[in-house]
Amino acid sequence: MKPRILQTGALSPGLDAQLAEEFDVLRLWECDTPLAALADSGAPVRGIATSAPVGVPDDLLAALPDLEVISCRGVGLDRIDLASCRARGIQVAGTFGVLSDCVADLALGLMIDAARRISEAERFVRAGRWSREKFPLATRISGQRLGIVGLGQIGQAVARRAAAFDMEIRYTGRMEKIGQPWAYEDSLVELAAWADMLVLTVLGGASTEGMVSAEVLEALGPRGYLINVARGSVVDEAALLGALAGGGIAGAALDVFADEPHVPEAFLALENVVLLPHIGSGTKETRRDMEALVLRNLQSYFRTGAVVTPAPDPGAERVPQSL
Ligand code: 8YV
Repeated sequence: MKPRILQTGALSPGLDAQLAEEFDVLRLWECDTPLAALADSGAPVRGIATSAPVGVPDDLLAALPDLEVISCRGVGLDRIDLASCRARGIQVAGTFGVLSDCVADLALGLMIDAARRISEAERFVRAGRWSREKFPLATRISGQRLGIVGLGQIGQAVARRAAAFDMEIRYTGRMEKIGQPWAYEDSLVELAAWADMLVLTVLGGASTEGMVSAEVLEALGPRGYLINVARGSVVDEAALLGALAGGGIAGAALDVFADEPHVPEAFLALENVVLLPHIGSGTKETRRDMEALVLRNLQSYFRTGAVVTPAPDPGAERVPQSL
Protein backbone atom coordinates (compact mmCIF):
# COMPACT_ATOMS: atom_id res chain seq x y z
CA MET A 1 0.00 0.00 0.00
CA LYS A 2 1.27 3.49 -0.86
CA PRO A 3 2.09 5.62 2.20
CA ARG A 4 -0.45 8.41 2.74
CA ILE A 5 1.01 11.89 2.59
CA LEU A 6 -0.47 15.34 2.63
CA GLN A 7 0.55 18.07 0.21
CA THR A 8 -0.06 21.62 1.43
CA GLY A 9 -0.12 23.29 -2.00
CA ALA A 10 0.72 22.76 -5.67
CA LEU A 11 4.50 22.54 -6.11
CA SER A 12 4.95 22.02 -9.86
CA PRO A 13 3.04 19.91 -12.37
CA GLY A 14 5.99 17.46 -12.61
CA LEU A 15 6.53 17.04 -8.88
CA ASP A 16 2.79 16.94 -8.14
CA ALA A 17 2.44 14.08 -10.64
CA GLN A 18 5.44 12.19 -9.24
CA LEU A 19 4.15 12.53 -5.70
CA ALA A 20 0.74 11.26 -6.82
CA GLU A 21 2.39 8.26 -8.47
CA GLU A 22 4.45 7.20 -5.45
CA PHE A 23 2.14 8.17 -2.61
CA ASP A 24 -1.49 8.30 -1.66
CA VAL A 25 -1.70 12.11 -1.67
CA LEU A 26 -4.23 14.22 0.17
CA ARG A 27 -4.17 17.56 -1.70
CA LEU A 28 -4.97 19.98 1.08
CA TRP A 29 -5.33 23.07 -1.09
CA GLU A 30 -8.16 21.42 -3.00
CA CYS A 31 -10.17 20.77 0.18
CA ASP A 32 -12.81 23.33 1.18
CA THR A 33 -12.43 22.51 4.87
CA PRO A 34 -8.91 21.10 5.23
CA LEU A 35 -9.06 20.02 8.86
CA ALA A 36 -12.40 18.31 8.32
CA ALA A 37 -10.91 16.54 5.28
CA LEU A 38 -8.21 15.16 7.56
CA ALA A 39 -10.74 13.76 9.97
CA ASP A 40 -12.45 11.96 7.04
CA SER A 41 -9.29 10.91 5.33
CA GLY A 42 -9.22 7.31 6.50
CA ALA A 43 -5.61 6.10 6.40
CA PRO A 44 -3.24 7.91 8.74
CA VAL A 45 -1.20 10.72 7.20
CA ARG A 46 2.46 9.76 7.62
CA GLY A 47 4.19 12.46 5.57
CA ILE A 48 3.90 16.05 4.35
CA ALA A 49 5.24 17.68 1.18
CA THR A 50 5.31 21.45 1.50
CA SER A 51 7.23 24.58 0.51
CA ALA A 52 9.18 27.04 2.64
CA PRO A 53 6.75 29.98 2.39
CA VAL A 54 3.83 27.75 3.47
CA GLY A 55 5.65 25.48 5.93
CA VAL A 56 3.36 23.49 8.23
CA PRO A 57 0.89 25.58 10.26
CA ASP A 58 0.79 24.62 13.95
CA ASP A 59 -2.88 23.56 13.85
CA LEU A 60 -2.11 21.20 10.98
CA LEU A 61 0.87 19.71 12.80
CA ALA A 62 -1.30 19.17 15.87
CA ALA A 63 -4.03 17.51 13.77
CA LEU A 64 -1.66 14.80 12.45
CA PRO A 65 -0.83 12.40 15.30
CA ASP A 66 0.70 9.80 12.96
CA LEU A 67 3.01 12.18 11.14
CA GLU A 68 6.54 10.81 10.64
CA VAL A 69 8.21 13.00 8.02
CA ILE A 70 8.04 16.49 6.47
CA SER A 71 9.78 17.24 3.18
CA CYS A 72 10.00 20.94 2.44
CA ARG A 73 10.93 22.65 -0.81
CA GLY A 74 13.31 25.32 0.48
CA VAL A 75 15.88 25.84 3.21
CA GLY A 76 14.21 28.49 5.37
CA LEU A 77 12.18 26.27 7.69
CA ASP A 78 10.95 29.09 9.94
CA ARG A 79 7.32 28.12 9.26
CA ILE A 80 7.76 24.65 10.71
CA ASP A 81 7.94 24.13 14.47
CA LEU A 82 11.19 22.13 14.45
CA ALA A 83 11.31 21.77 18.22
CA SER A 84 7.91 20.14 18.41
CA CYS A 85 8.73 17.93 15.39
CA ARG A 86 11.83 16.79 17.18
CA ALA A 87 9.92 16.13 20.40
CA ARG A 88 7.46 13.99 18.42
CA GLY A 89 10.19 12.17 16.47
CA ILE A 90 9.10 13.67 13.14
CA GLN A 91 11.94 13.94 10.62
CA VAL A 92 12.11 17.26 8.76
CA ALA A 93 14.01 17.73 5.50
CA GLY A 94 14.82 20.88 3.53
CA THR A 95 16.43 21.21 0.12
CA PHE A 96 19.85 22.04 1.54
CA GLY A 97 22.78 22.41 -0.81
CA VAL A 98 21.00 22.77 -4.14
CA LEU A 99 19.86 26.40 -4.04
CA SER A 100 22.80 28.24 -2.47
CA ASP A 101 24.42 29.24 -5.78
CA CYS A 102 21.20 30.60 -7.21
CA VAL A 103 20.34 32.68 -4.15
CA ALA A 104 23.93 33.98 -4.01
CA ASP A 105 23.78 34.87 -7.72
CA LEU A 106 20.66 36.90 -7.03
CA ALA A 107 22.26 38.60 -4.02
CA LEU A 108 25.14 39.76 -6.22
CA GLY A 109 22.67 40.92 -8.85
CA LEU A 110 20.82 42.93 -6.21
CA MET A 111 24.04 44.41 -4.80
CA ILE A 112 25.01 45.64 -8.25
CA ASP A 113 21.47 46.76 -9.05
CA ALA A 114 21.08 48.80 -5.86
CA ALA A 115 24.51 50.45 -5.97
CA ARG A 116 24.67 51.03 -9.73
CA ARG A 117 20.98 52.00 -9.80
CA ILE A 118 20.28 49.62 -12.68
CA SER A 119 16.52 49.25 -12.16
CA GLU A 120 16.17 52.97 -11.59
CA ALA A 121 18.19 53.72 -14.76
CA GLU A 122 16.02 51.33 -16.72
CA ARG A 123 12.87 53.10 -15.53
CA PHE A 124 14.53 56.39 -16.55
CA VAL A 125 15.10 55.20 -20.13
CA ARG A 126 11.61 53.69 -20.47
CA ALA A 127 10.06 56.95 -19.26
CA GLY A 128 11.79 58.79 -22.14
CA ARG A 129 13.80 60.97 -19.77
CA TRP A 130 17.29 60.29 -21.25
CA SER A 131 17.09 62.96 -23.96
CA ARG A 132 16.09 65.62 -21.41
CA GLU A 133 17.93 64.77 -18.20
CA LYS A 134 21.20 63.40 -16.90
CA PHE A 135 21.03 60.19 -14.89
CA PRO A 136 22.66 60.70 -11.47
CA LEU A 137 25.99 59.05 -10.67
CA ALA A 138 25.82 55.73 -8.85
CA THR A 139 28.13 53.93 -6.40
CA ARG A 140 30.91 51.47 -7.30
CA ILE A 141 30.71 48.01 -5.78
CA SER A 142 34.20 46.73 -6.69
CA GLY A 143 36.55 47.19 -3.78
CA GLN A 144 33.78 48.16 -1.34
CA ARG A 145 33.21 46.68 2.11
CA LEU A 146 30.66 43.87 2.35
CA GLY A 147 29.14 42.74 5.64
CA ILE A 148 27.41 39.35 5.51
CA VAL A 149 24.84 38.53 8.17
CA GLY A 150 24.78 34.72 8.52
CA LEU A 151 27.69 32.85 6.92
CA GLY A 152 25.90 29.60 6.06
CA GLN A 153 26.06 27.94 2.66
CA ILE A 154 24.39 30.92 0.97
CA GLY A 155 26.46 33.51 2.84
CA GLN A 156 29.64 31.68 1.87
CA ALA A 157 28.54 31.54 -1.76
CA VAL A 158 27.93 35.31 -1.62
CA ALA A 159 31.38 35.85 -0.09
CA ARG A 160 33.15 33.83 -2.81
CA ARG A 161 31.43 35.86 -5.51
CA ALA A 162 32.04 39.19 -3.79
CA ALA A 163 35.74 38.31 -3.44
CA ALA A 164 35.92 38.27 -7.24
CA PHE A 165 34.78 41.90 -7.11
CA ASP A 166 37.74 42.65 -4.81
CA MET A 167 35.34 43.42 -2.00
CA GLU A 168 36.59 43.44 1.55
CA ILE A 169 34.45 40.93 3.46
CA ARG A 170 33.45 40.52 7.08
CA TYR A 171 30.56 38.59 8.58
CA THR A 172 28.52 38.17 11.71
CA GLY A 173 26.42 35.31 13.00
CA ARG A 174 25.78 33.41 16.16
CA MET A 175 29.27 31.95 16.08
CA GLU A 176 32.60 32.39 14.38
CA LYS A 177 33.08 29.84 11.59
CA ILE A 178 36.35 28.01 11.87
CA GLY A 179 38.32 27.73 8.63
CA GLN A 180 36.74 30.73 6.89
CA PRO A 181 39.07 33.37 5.43
CA TRP A 182 36.66 36.22 6.26
CA ALA A 183 36.92 38.30 9.45
CA TYR A 184 34.26 37.68 12.12
CA GLU A 185 32.51 40.57 13.84
CA ASP A 186 30.32 39.59 16.77
CA SER A 187 28.23 42.77 16.80
CA LEU A 188 25.77 43.43 13.98
CA VAL A 189 25.83 47.17 14.73
CA GLU A 190 29.63 47.23 14.42
CA LEU A 191 29.49 45.24 11.20
CA ALA A 192 26.92 47.68 9.78
CA ALA A 193 29.03 50.66 10.82
CA TRP A 194 32.06 49.15 9.01
CA ALA A 195 30.23 48.00 5.87
CA ASP A 196 29.24 49.79 2.67
CA MET A 197 26.78 46.99 1.96
CA LEU A 198 25.03 44.63 4.32
CA VAL A 199 23.71 41.37 2.86
CA LEU A 200 21.25 39.27 4.87
CA THR A 201 21.57 35.49 4.49
CA VAL A 202 20.41 34.57 7.97
CA LEU A 203 17.54 32.28 8.99
CA GLY A 204 14.12 33.75 9.71
CA GLY A 205 12.06 32.99 12.80
CA ALA A 206 11.93 34.26 16.36
CA SER A 207 15.69 34.33 16.95
CA THR A 208 16.36 36.84 14.15
CA GLU A 209 13.07 38.79 14.09
CA GLY A 210 13.67 42.52 13.63
CA MET A 211 17.43 42.14 14.10
CA VAL A 212 18.05 44.75 11.40
CA SER A 213 16.69 47.51 13.60
CA ALA A 214 16.69 51.31 13.39
CA GLU A 215 20.01 51.23 15.26
CA VAL A 216 21.59 48.88 12.72
CA LEU A 217 20.33 51.00 9.82
CA GLU A 218 21.68 54.13 11.46
CA ALA A 219 25.06 52.42 11.78
CA LEU A 220 24.96 51.44 8.10
CA GLY A 221 24.50 55.12 7.40
CA PRO A 222 23.67 57.40 4.46
CA ARG A 223 26.21 55.76 2.12
CA GLY A 224 25.20 52.20 2.98
CA TYR A 225 23.03 49.65 1.17
CA LEU A 226 20.93 46.82 2.61
CA ILE A 227 20.35 43.65 0.55
CA ASN A 228 17.85 41.06 1.83
CA VAL A 229 17.60 37.57 0.29
CA ALA A 230 16.74 35.90 3.62
CA ARG A 231 13.38 36.61 5.25
CA GLY A 232 11.40 39.85 5.56
CA SER A 233 10.96 39.23 9.28
CA VAL A 234 14.69 39.84 9.85
CA VAL A 235 14.24 43.56 9.08
CA ASP A 236 12.19 46.15 10.95
CA GLU A 237 10.32 47.23 7.78
CA ALA A 238 8.98 50.46 9.30
CA ALA A 239 12.51 51.50 10.30
CA LEU A 240 13.79 50.58 6.84
CA LEU A 241 11.10 52.65 5.15
CA GLY A 242 12.02 55.60 7.35
CA ALA A 243 15.73 55.20 6.58
CA LEU A 244 15.14 54.92 2.82
CA ALA A 245 12.75 57.86 2.65
CA GLY A 246 14.80 60.11 4.92
CA GLY A 247 18.27 59.37 3.47
CA GLY A 248 19.31 57.40 6.55
CA ILE A 249 20.72 54.76 4.18
CA ALA A 250 21.54 55.10 0.47
CA GLY A 251 19.38 52.27 -0.80
CA ALA A 252 18.14 48.72 -0.47
CA ALA A 253 17.26 45.69 -2.55
CA LEU A 254 14.69 43.28 -1.17
CA ASP A 255 13.68 39.85 -2.44
CA VAL A 256 11.65 39.09 0.68
CA PHE A 257 9.02 40.84 2.82
CA ALA A 258 7.41 40.32 6.20
CA ASP A 259 3.93 39.66 4.81
CA GLU A 260 4.41 38.15 1.34
CA PRO A 261 3.02 38.63 -1.23
CA HIS A 262 2.03 42.01 0.23
CA VAL A 263 4.63 44.73 -0.20
CA PRO A 264 4.03 47.84 1.92
CA GLU A 265 2.70 50.61 -0.38
CA ALA A 266 5.30 53.10 0.81
CA PHE A 267 8.14 51.07 -0.77
CA LEU A 268 6.56 51.42 -4.20
CA ALA A 269 6.95 55.18 -4.20
CA LEU A 270 10.70 55.08 -3.48
CA GLU A 271 13.33 55.16 -6.24
CA ASN A 272 16.15 53.91 -4.00
CA VAL A 273 14.80 50.42 -3.37
CA VAL A 274 14.75 47.40 -5.68
CA LEU A 275 11.72 45.16 -5.04
CA LEU A 276 11.53 41.52 -6.15
CA PRO A 277 8.82 38.87 -5.66
CA HIS A 278 10.88 36.31 -3.65
CA ILE A 279 12.74 34.76 -6.59
CA GLY A 280 16.02 33.77 -4.89
CA SER A 281 15.76 30.10 -5.87
CA GLY A 282 13.49 30.78 -8.83
CA THR A 283 15.38 29.35 -11.78
CA LYS A 284 14.32 26.34 -13.82
CA GLU A 285 17.54 24.52 -12.97
CA THR A 286 17.45 25.11 -9.23
CA ARG A 287 13.73 24.43 -8.87
CA ARG A 288 14.23 21.15 -10.77
CA ASP A 289 16.97 20.17 -8.30
CA MET A 290 14.92 21.28 -5.29
CA GLU A 291 11.92 19.31 -6.46
CA ALA A 292 13.99 16.19 -7.06
CA LEU A 293 15.22 16.50 -3.48
CA VAL A 294 11.71 16.95 -2.05
CA LEU A 295 10.80 13.64 -3.66
CA ARG A 296 14.07 11.92 -2.75
CA ASN A 297 13.71 12.88 0.92
CA LEU A 298 10.27 11.27 1.09
CA GLN A 299 11.35 8.19 -0.87
CA SER A 300 14.42 7.78 1.30
CA TYR A 301 12.40 8.11 4.51
CA PHE A 302 9.84 5.50 3.49
CA ARG A 303 12.54 3.12 2.18
CA THR A 304 15.27 3.52 4.78
CA GLY A 305 13.74 5.39 7.72
CA ALA A 306 15.92 8.48 7.18
CA VAL A 307 15.67 11.59 5.00
CA VAL A 308 18.69 12.61 2.92
CA THR A 309 19.01 16.30 3.83
CA PRO A 310 17.64 16.77 7.37
CA ALA A 311 17.04 20.11 9.07
CA PRO A 312 19.61 21.06 11.70
CA ASP A 313 18.74 19.76 15.15
CA PRO A 314 16.94 22.56 17.05
CA GLY A 315 18.05 20.97 20.32
CA ALA A 316 21.74 21.21 19.42
CA GLU A 317 23.80 23.32 21.77
CA ARG A 318 24.73 25.81 19.04
CA VAL A 319 22.05 25.81 16.38
CA PRO A 320 23.24 27.32 13.11
CA GLN A 321 21.41 30.51 12.29
CA SER A 322 22.31 30.90 8.63
CA LEU A 323 20.67 29.84 5.41
C1 8YV B 1 11.59 29.57 -2.16
C2 8YV B 1 12.87 29.87 0.06
O1 8YV B 1 10.91 30.75 -2.17
O2 8YV B 1 14.44 28.14 0.35
C3 8YV B 1 13.74 28.98 0.88
O3 8YV B 1 13.70 29.12 2.11
O4 8YV B 1 12.24 30.73 0.57
C4 8YV B 1 12.87 29.73 -1.44
O5 8YV B 1 13.75 28.83 -1.89
C5 8YV B 1 10.64 28.51 -1.84
O6 8YV B 1 11.12 27.37 -1.31
C6 8YV B 1 9.72 28.24 -3.02
O7 8YV B 1 8.79 27.33 -2.65
